[in-house]
Amino acid sequence: MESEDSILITQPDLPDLKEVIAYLEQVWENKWLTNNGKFHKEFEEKLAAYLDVPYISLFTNGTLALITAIQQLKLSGEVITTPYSFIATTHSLIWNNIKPVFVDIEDEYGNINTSKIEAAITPETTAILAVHVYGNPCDVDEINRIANKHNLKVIYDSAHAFGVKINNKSILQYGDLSILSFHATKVFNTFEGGAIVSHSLEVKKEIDLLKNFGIKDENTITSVGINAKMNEFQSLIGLLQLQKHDERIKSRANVFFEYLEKLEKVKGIKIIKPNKSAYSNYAYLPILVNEKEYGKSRDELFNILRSKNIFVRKYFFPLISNIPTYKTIASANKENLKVANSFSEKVICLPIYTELDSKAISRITQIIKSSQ
Ligand code: T4K
Repeated sequence: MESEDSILITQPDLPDLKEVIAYLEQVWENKWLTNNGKFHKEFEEKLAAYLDVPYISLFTNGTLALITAIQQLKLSGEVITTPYSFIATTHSLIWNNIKPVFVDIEDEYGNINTSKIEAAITPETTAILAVHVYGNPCDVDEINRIANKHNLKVIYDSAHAFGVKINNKSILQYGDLSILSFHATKVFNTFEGGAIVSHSLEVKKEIDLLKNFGIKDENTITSVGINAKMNEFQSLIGLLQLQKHDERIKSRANVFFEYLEKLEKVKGIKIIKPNKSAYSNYAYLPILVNEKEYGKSRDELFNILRSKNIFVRKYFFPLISNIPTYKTIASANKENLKVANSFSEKVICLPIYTELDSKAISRITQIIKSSQ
């Protein structure tokens, strides 16, 4: 149970309440609450500019964005994906009647191992659904090369990768479509929220239809769309959050490096660090516990931290391919997914958020050091 000295895995950044109320007064005045309102339009434009992408479609959450992205690309048959993610990644394929084909991850960042993708391609494969886990970029060039060679579409689940750049280019510029999540636990939040990044106006328009039941105009319905629209409240929160985002990432970076300094030399603890060529968002702080070297198992350390009110999480355990719904798929075989299984057995995500102070970081790292 949480108590006064509890430290949670994350604490959402919030805009100034007075500014929220001022915006809400406008909503009360206009009585326009959803369906492409004033704040929605403004947020969509400002967000696209901020993220340096051509088109954005706002969604009510990241999962519906992902389900819709797969629908827009008309994927079918099999899609190659990673088991090392949040469950929404694979569920979104099932919502589209697609068979997930799991490929193992690489052991530096935990992203899909591109050297294993080609062996998993069959005549049924239509796409690759990769995840920039913890905000660390996948090998986008290699994924692009494979996709071109085999005529496959590429979707990036960029739920963790808001604002991330690789070689000074937005990570969202890669692939056919990328999705974002603005959930309360993310580096950028609109309470709940999400988006699809697309690269042509034609595709954006189709996506916008799909998130609004497929309604083109009062007399025309063109597709089997869903209701996944972002409302005015979420949009105005997004607009206000955007103004503060850069400074928040700086605070997160400071938190990250303070942890790094304190934990780098602890035997048996490996921190998954941001890619050196990336502009990182420091979304998560994952460590891998090597039982032999550290002297205690991941679960032992997890329980110690929890017993001391440090609410760490096992992102991502259980591994998606090991849950009852998916474990019977041939590619879910543990032999096929050795690195992903190993990460999932070893990982602990430590608390990271903008307001986490030095005292809290010292408390957490001291427990880790003294529990060895
Ligand atoms: N793809 C990937 C790769 C994802 O990681 C996610 C979501 C998605 C797709 C889907 O996007 P969305 O449809 O969610 O937009 C959380 C989030 O619910 C989920 O958004 C996220 N990934 C996942 C990695 O983490 P839980 O079950 O850990 O959340 P919960 O409610 O236990 O919250 C964790 C901690 O955060 C709490 O202990 C305290 C803090 N918290 C949480 C909330 C909701 C707050 O302080 N305030 C809050 O309002 O899943």
